[in-house]
This record gives sequence, C-alpha cells and structure tokens, in this order.
Amino acid sequence: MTGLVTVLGSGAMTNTINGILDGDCMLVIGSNTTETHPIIGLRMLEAVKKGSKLIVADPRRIKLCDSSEYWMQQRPGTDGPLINALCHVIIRDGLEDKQYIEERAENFESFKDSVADCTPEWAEKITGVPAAVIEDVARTFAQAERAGIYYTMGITQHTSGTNNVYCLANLAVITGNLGKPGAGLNPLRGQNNVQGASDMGCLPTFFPGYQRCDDQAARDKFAKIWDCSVSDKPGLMATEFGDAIHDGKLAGLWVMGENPMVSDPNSSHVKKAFEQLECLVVQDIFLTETAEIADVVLPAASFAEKDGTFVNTERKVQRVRRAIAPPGDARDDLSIINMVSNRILGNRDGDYHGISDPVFHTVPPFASEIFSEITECWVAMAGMSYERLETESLAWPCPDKDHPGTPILHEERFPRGKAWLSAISWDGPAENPDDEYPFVLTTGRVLYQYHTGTMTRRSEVLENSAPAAYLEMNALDAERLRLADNEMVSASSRRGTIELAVRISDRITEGLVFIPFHYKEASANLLTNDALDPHCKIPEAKVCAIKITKLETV
Ligand SMILES: Nc1nc2c(c(=O)[nH]1)N[C@H]1C(S)=C(S)[C@@H](COP(=O)(O)OP(=O)(O)OC[C@H]3O[C@@H](n4cnc5c(=O)[nH]c(N)nc54)[C@H](O)[C@@H]3O)O[C@H]1N2
Ligand SMILES: Nc1nc2c(c(=O)[nH]1)N[C@H]1C(S)=C(S)[C@@H](COP(=O)(O)OP(=O)(O)OC[C@H]3O[C@@H](n4cnc5c(=O)[nH]c(N)nc54)[C@H](O)[C@@H]3O)O[C@H]1N2
Ligand SMILES: [Mo]
Repeated sequence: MTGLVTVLGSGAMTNTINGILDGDCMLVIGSNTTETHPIIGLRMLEAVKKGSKLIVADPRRIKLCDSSEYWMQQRPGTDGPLINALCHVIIRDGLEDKQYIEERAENFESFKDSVADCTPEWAEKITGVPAAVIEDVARTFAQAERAGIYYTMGITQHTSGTNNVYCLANLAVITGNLGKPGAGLNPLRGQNNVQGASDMGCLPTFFPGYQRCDDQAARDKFAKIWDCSVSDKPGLMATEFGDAIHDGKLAGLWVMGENPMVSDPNSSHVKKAFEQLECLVVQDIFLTETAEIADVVLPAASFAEKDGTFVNTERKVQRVRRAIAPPGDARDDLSIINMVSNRILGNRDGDYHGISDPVFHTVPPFASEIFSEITECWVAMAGMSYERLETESLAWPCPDKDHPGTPILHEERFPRGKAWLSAISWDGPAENPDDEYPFVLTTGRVLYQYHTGTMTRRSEVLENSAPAAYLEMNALDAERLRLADNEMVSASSRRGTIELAVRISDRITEGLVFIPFHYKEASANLLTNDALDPHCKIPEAKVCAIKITKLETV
C-alpha cells in the first residue's frame, strides 16, 4: 500500500496491543479477532469488561458480536459506503474534532463535500445496514474520548481494499483518534514477522525502511552501503507473477516460506503459470504443494532453529533465539540466501569454510551482523542493538541509542506533516452474484488451522479440532436447496469446482456462504477471483460468485 505508507508510516498498528485497555470505544471491522488474533481478541474482551464500547462490522456473526454494543452486518464488499456514511453523520451533526482537524489535517472542506451525499439511507441500500444503526454507531464512535479502529482482511482483500483503508483513515482523522493512547488505526498483521519483512523491503518498490527505489538519494545511500549498483525499477507484486509468467516476462521464481499453489486465488491459473516456469525454487520447512512441482527444493530451518529478530504487529522488535538444531540438511534462511549469493558472485569458497557453528550449521554473516547493518540503513531502527533488545522492549521509530522507542505513532505530526483527507468513491466488487452463480462466497480462517495447513495439519490436536473443509450456509438457503447439515455439495465458480460438506449456521446471512481456505482437498482458491486492487494488488479473496448443488450420494 504505497500511498498509505507515506501517509501512515507502514502497515503496522499505530498503537499498542495493551493500549486497547485504555480505550473507550473499538470499531472492529473485517477482523474475526478472537479466532485469528486470539490474544488481541482477549484484550478486546477485557476492554469491554472495563466499559469500552465494542462496535463490530462484519457480514458474519463472529464471536465478538456476543460482546458488542452494535453489530453492523454489511453486505461483503460494501465497507466504503458504510464508513463514508459514518463520516457523513459525524460531520452533519458537528461531532468531528474541529480543533484536531484544524491543527493536524488538510483538505477537510473538500472531504466534507465528498461525503455530503453519503447519507445513512443511501448506505443502507448498498450495505443492508439499517440507517438508524449507522446513526447510532457514528455518534457512539465520535463521542468516545478514545476510539480505536481494528481491521484486517475483511477490509483489505477487495478490489476496493486500499480505498477501504483510506476511508478508515479519514474516520480516524476527523474524530481526532490518531496519536493518542487507546485509539489509532490498527491493522492487525497476520503472519509471524510479516511486519519485519515489509520493514526490510520485501515489497517491490522499497529498499529497507520504506525508502523508495525511484528516489535517487535512497539509491545512492544503498549503493554506498552495499557497495554495488542498485536498480531504480520497481519489481512485481507476488499476485502479478501469474500473468507475468503467462506473458513470458518471468521465467524463474524463488519462493521462500509461501505456498502459493494453495494460498493464491484462482489456483488453476497459478498452477498453469508455475508449470511454464523455466526454474522454480522453493525454500520451505516442509515439502509443500508448491515444493512438489519445484525444480529445486531448499530445506529451511524453522523459527525455533534460528537466530534473529521478528517485528510484531505493534512494531516491536523481538529477539528470536535458536533453541534446537535444524534437522538433516536444513539451514536457516539467512545462511541459504548467503550461500546462493556467494555462488552468484563467484565466491564459491566463502560459505562452507565459513561454517563456524557445527551444531546449528550457520554461516556468516550472522543475524547480529545483519542487524547492525539494518540500523545503518534505516533511521527508525538506528537506536536499536542486540544489547538493548536483551532488556528493553523497543517499537520503531527508535532513532538513537537513548531513544525509548515509539509505542504510539503520529503523536505530534504525520510523516507528510498534516493528514490529507481524501475523497473516496466506491466501485463495488469485481464479481457479483447472478442467475447462474447466485451465492456470494467469502473465504477466510478458522481458529485451529493456519493458512494452507502445512504446519497446523501436521499437529494432531489442531487437525482433530478442525479436520475438514466445510461450507457455512444459512438455514433458509439450505432448506431451499434441500440440504441437511453435513451433506456434501459441489461448489463452483467461473474458475473451478470443489466438493465439501455443508455446515448450517446462523452466523451467516442468506445469499452468503463462507469457506475456510485451509484445505487443499477442497481448496477455496480454486473458486476465488484473482481480480486485484489496482493500488496494492491484493486479490479479492473476500467476494466472488458461486453456485451450489447437492451431490447425489450413490
Ligand atoms: N487461526 C488462524 N489465525 C490466523 C491466520 C490463520 O490462518 N489461522 N492467519 C493470519 C493472517 S496472515 C492474517 S492476514 C489474519 C487475518 O485475520 P482476519 O482478517 O480476522 O481473518 P479472515 O477469516 O480472513 O477474515 C476476517 C473477517 O472478515 C469478514 N469479512 C468477509 N467479507 C467482508 C467484508 O466485505 N467486509 C468486512 N468488513 N468484513 C468481511 C469475515 O466474515 C471474517 O470474519 O489472521 C492471522 N491469524
Ligand atoms: N481464499 C483466500 N486466500 C487467501 C487468504 C484468504 O483470506 N482467503 N488470505 C491470504 C493471506 S492474508 C495470506 S498471509 C496468505 C498466506 O499464504 P502462504 O504464506 O502461502 O501460506 P502458509 O501456509 O502460511 O505458507 C507459509 C509457508 O512457510 C513455511 N515456513 C514456516 N516457517 C518458515 C521458515 O522459517 N522459513 C521458510 N523458508 N519457510 C517457513 C511453511 O511451512 C509454509 O509452507 O494466504 C492468502 N490467501
Ligand atoms: Mo495474511
């Protein structure tokens, strides 16, 4: 989300997890927090006990709805109009934080005009959320002293994902909720160290620390530190690889710690593309479905078998310590990358002779040396060191060695100075239900499984708790299709077909069904749409159109 990075810093929480307890109001939108971030979910429930008001916005009746003051059950893919309507009511009733807007925001008048027509009645027609509920929620949120927004994939996995986030940023700014405790705009990051990966430049336009590759000064800086020339051309987003392969623009791929054969939308397209690659390398701790079709598999060490740092969702840098030796030929990712790099540079001897740790098979440079280099590359981590991390809990930015770190972002100013309130229009999902494909499919997660299941499905306890794929469906829809609980159905989209059991549930509304994407034997991503958000290229995993038919048992 390049635009947002310049506005907000990065995709991390602006506030802290424990700070949830300092708030008076929480808007949890598109996040099934108790299942996907259980520790954070617990904090939210504690906050409710302390008197904080919980507002949930989710098309499904998730567990948090049991503790919420309001539940807005919007139609999938309609968050933009819903949030714009909240802003409309707040401004119409004069509940915006005028002083904050005056001091910290720009473009308010034009933003105000942009939401002038976004009345609750207008939004009700699009979202299905009653206008009266939108009115109440807007007032509750705006009148809270400290209101925090918590969002995840229900907001971002849409062709309007970036716009949805801009809408939420507008809401946070006009209510003065950025830069103070118990508030903020808080995307809860999903994977272990996904924050660290973004921070380190695992994004096609950035060097480490969100320094742009099209910025000459940044290029000069990295050319000097790395002692080589660096490219000014942004790379491709991972979700653009499939088309690039089909178009003959990409011939080789090195996949590290991802299983795109199961996790990428429209898997048949992905599979065809990957089969055309001249060279596919997969570096993983297990032989995944993607590794099975690879030319080369590089066995990697797991988190418990390596040294380094992870950055968590609240920007805290945490030390990881080797506890056990990696099995067999497995090596930590850093050593593998280094060994391959040495060969590319023709420096064949470098690594093997360099093995100085016979137990853990690590080769230099070691994680601690890399960390020192990071502190040279990026001012936000310049004040950190392994020594400090031993005893201190440090969230970036931490620009010098006496700096205590920054748990709450934007207390004084935004990266661009003042926050820019942008007018956001709405297009709707790329694929809508019709006569042939009458159901909306949304996909996501369950508590006991993790993504493509390579790790969790190897754990007996977890696997026994959630062993099989299912399709969650409302009782009225099930009745219409003459389906009993647990009966097998075939679910098809324009892209593929899977077979799985029906689970009748009052968590879901008529016309909508949910399938978890953890199960390769009934892989939801054979159905999902690979339409992308034009800005950040995230695929629309949360909305596509499907048809469902009962499977006749013989
Ligand atoms: N147990 C478990 N925990 C995980 C993971 C896992 O695989 N398993 N994965 C981790 C990762 S990488 C991530 S990114 C996070 C994701 O965490 P979440 O985003 O919480 O997980 P999801 O199940 O993808 O979707 C969240 C919610 O979005 C709702 N939703 C669907 N469509 C819409 C919509 O149009 N608008 C709104 N507002 N909501 C919608 C769904 O009903 C669902 O409740 O979880 C992390 N935690
Ligand atoms: N339909 C649908 N599709 C989705 C989503 C959705 O909500 N719906 N969510 C999307 C989201 S938010 C995400 S994050 C992706 C997740 O998609 P993936 O990242 O492809 O899924 P994982 O199964 O987590 O794959 C991670 C791999 O890393 C390996 N691994 C673990 N530790 C290490 C290590 O230390 N080193 C190395 N080299 N490998 C390691 C694991 O064995 C595993 O195979 O799925 C996306 N796909
Ligand atoms: Mo994720």
